[in-house]
Amino acid sequence: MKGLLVVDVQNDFCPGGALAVPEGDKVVPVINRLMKEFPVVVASKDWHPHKTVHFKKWPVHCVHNTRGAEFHPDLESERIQQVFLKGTGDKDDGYSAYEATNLNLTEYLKGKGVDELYVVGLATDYCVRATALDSVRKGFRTYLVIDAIAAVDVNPGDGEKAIGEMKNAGVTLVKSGDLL
Ligand code: VGL
Ligand code: ZN
Repeated sequence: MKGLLVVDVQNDFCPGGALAVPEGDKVVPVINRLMKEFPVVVASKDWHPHKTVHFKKWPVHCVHNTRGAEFHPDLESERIQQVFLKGTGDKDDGYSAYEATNLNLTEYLKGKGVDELYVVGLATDYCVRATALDSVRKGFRTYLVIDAIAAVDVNPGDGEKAIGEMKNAGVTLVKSGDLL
């Protein structure tokens, strides 16, 4: 069974947001098309408290229950069957969707019979990276849809480096066109 995991396609990671990923919103139409092809569609949200050590590294973003933490308005979020909230603590970053605190992602996916997980969203070099690496560790056949991700690139090349790490860890790189 195939599952699609949409990572952090939230206003604060899109142009105009508090921690904007360059061209972060370009993933939205690609993800909208992909969601129609998958029987299981889930998403994560970066969902921070007002005060957290995470904001020593990053501008304040995705504070829970704020507009910046909402999904991008063009994302067809009615197709998302379950949202996983991560980064909810005040002592760590919580980059991986497998660190969600409202529900256990591994248990949820196994309960739905998912064995192949396709990862898309933001940002390639942080939450997408951490989530895809965890996904391999948890035993899912893990795919990265390379035209449905975008990187923060604090240092130029961070996104490309992260893609290399994921590939080396056993993540399979695919293009959305191969899935449609
Ligand atoms: C993220 C930086 C800080 C992400 C979250 O979603 O990739 N990046 N918080
Ligand atoms: Zn964050």
